[in-house]
Amino acid sequence: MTTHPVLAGDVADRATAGFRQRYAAEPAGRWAAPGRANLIGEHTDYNDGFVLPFALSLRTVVAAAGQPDGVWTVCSELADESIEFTADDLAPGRVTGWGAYVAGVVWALREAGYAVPGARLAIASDVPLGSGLSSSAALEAAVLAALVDLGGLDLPAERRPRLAQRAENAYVGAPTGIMDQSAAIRCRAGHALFLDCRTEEVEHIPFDLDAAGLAMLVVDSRAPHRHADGEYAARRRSCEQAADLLGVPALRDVPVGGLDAALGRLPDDETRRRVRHVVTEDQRVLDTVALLRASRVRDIGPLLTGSHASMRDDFEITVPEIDLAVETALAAGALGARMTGGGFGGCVLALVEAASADAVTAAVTAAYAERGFAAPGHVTVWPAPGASRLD
Ligand code: GAF
Repeated sequence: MTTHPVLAGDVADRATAGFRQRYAAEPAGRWAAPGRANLIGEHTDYNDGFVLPFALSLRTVVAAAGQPDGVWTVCSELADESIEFTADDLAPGRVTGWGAYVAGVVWALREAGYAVPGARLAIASDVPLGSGLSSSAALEAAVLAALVDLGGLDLPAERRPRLAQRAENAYVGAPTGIMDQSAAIRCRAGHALFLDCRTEEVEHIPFDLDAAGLAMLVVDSRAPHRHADGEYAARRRSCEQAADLLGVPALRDVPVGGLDAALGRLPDDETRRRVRHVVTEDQRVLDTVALLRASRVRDIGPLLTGSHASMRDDFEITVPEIDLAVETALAAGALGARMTGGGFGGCVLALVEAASADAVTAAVTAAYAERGFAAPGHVTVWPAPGASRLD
């Protein structure tokens, strides 16, 4: 398997520089966590279903050192002002904005009974914000790793995603599932993470694009997020209501073979389409895993494209910029393409023959210009490792 470098060098240096500048001291260590792309399995995590994300080499790095207990100070290269909070300031809603992701992790650790050490932290990140690559989980995972190590806390990696998710759900206030934090913490280089979101069991599935002569393009649509938070919450509510109507704990419990019967028991077309997306998407994850286990990477293309059609037509979470990127990539020869992440903007994944990556990129750029959309971003990605201590 080809080994790709993980490009933590520059961003780690920026975190150290930020630490020195703000605190006039050396950090005790640096911890990194990645953004993620989800290969397939969208809006299935909060339905207790299956997902298959992989980590990106784009990382968030936290340089940190302890300070007397009960005080946390945080600066970020993206913010003019640093923030400081004490245990008394920690109730949800007290720290807001980007600081809430950090305070939320401290809060969730304390709620779980851990004696969290006071700390000084400096953050730098290469994970783009608001692009659907989960910069928030990267931040939570890096901060969590730093605080666990600084405090010598006994919190194994498999228990960290729930805690980081709690920070996001109960502190930041975003009703997200377990996928992003699991990806940021548990992914392995060269593998996609097959996660059962009910049991949190994982299997690391070899995902070797180089060996297959393939490349994975990420197209950043640069589309402005359109009411993403409210729409995400509405999709989640609709799925939970449908599960109630069907008398199952979660939509994961609707077997794909029983889908038609289940749809017949639902009251309206919109709910039927939401359910059809989730149930068929779970099956597409299982089918993708089966193909990857058989080293048939090239054959997953139609499943990716099928997932996109389901998100566009049934779950209704795509936007014109995203659909254009998918259609154009496919017309230019991509083997499969789909939006990745929560939707209403964000990024598209396109699986392409390595030799046609440039042509697909150029075609998408040209199509955006023709439609008058802002120029898209492009980057080639591969499965990178999850969160770790750098030094
Ligand atoms: C966002 C959420 F954070 C995830 O939990 C997941 O639901 C995803 O959207 C959609 O698959 O990234």
